[in-house]
Amino acid sequence: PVSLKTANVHNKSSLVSKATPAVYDWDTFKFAPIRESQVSRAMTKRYFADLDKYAESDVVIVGAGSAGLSAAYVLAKARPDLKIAIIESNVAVGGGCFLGGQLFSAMVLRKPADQFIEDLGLEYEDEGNFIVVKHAALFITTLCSKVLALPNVKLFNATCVEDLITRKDAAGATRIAGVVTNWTLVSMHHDDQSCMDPNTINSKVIISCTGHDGPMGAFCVKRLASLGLLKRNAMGALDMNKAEDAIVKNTREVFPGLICAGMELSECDSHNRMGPTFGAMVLSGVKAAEEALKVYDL
Ligand code: AHZ
Repeated sequence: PVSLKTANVHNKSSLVSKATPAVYDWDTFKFAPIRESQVSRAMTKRYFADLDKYAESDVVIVGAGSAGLSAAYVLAKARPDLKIAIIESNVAVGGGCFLGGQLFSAMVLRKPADQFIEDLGLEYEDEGNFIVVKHAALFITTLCSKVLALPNVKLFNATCVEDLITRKDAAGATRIAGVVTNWTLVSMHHDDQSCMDPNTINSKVIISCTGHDGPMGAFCVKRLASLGLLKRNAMGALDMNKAEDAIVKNTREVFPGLICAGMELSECDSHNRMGPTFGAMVLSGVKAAEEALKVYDL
């Protein structure tokens, strides 16, 4: 093993701002005045404009974990003309990537995923076959900030996908044509409140990155299986070497209109889990973006 002392530190200080910090006069300090309704309108008019704009999206990404946000980053950068909606059921993004594993901070990525980290401009330590970012939260927040800065992306967080839209094509075959959404807090109360109907987003391409099975995970794979449209095979036990290659290799359109990436794929194909090593999540996201681009590059 390479000791931390000899490990190379890459990209030192690339994220530190060189701008001169503002100077405040605390004796005369006062905020500019505001009326409460201005705050409400500033938020609601933008949110409802976004709901209107993204009701027809070019790509919907379900799940803003490491796979989903990596896919969003590549796709939105490559095609500024595409409207990309990200639906995340949690308030916070990141999924299993606010910690590197168990309750530890550092995040391990096997090479060649170091190239993605270079592209983000993140500092990391090189340990030979793998690299280490000092905190998983640094990775996911940097990635998320870059995604959200792009003009063609909208993140709808605290919103979950609770069903899929299906259509028959000209040949009579079923394909996915969008997602059915609801506020997550509403979705959690379908058992104790009378019918609270959802909202919808139409899209030619869905990239599903909802992680492995859990209270909400593997959503699209489980829904397709419940409809008898896909055979579901439960995730295999942990094998880092097999799992990471298999996830990236098999990232694909698993059902017409639905590309599956990250750990959700293990619930479809029975791939092993890899535990706390994130190279496959990042590169599965990159591959999913490339699969989506094929649809729009025609
Ligand atoms: O909240 C979920 C998380 O942020 C979100 N999500 C799940 N169901 C959803 C739904 N609608 C909207 N119905 C939903 N959002 O999807 C995100 C999944 O993130 P994740 O980190 O769980 O998945 P990933 O595939 O990006 O990364 C997996 C990370 C893992 S798990 C693992 C192991 O168990 O061995 N190893 C790694 C690297």
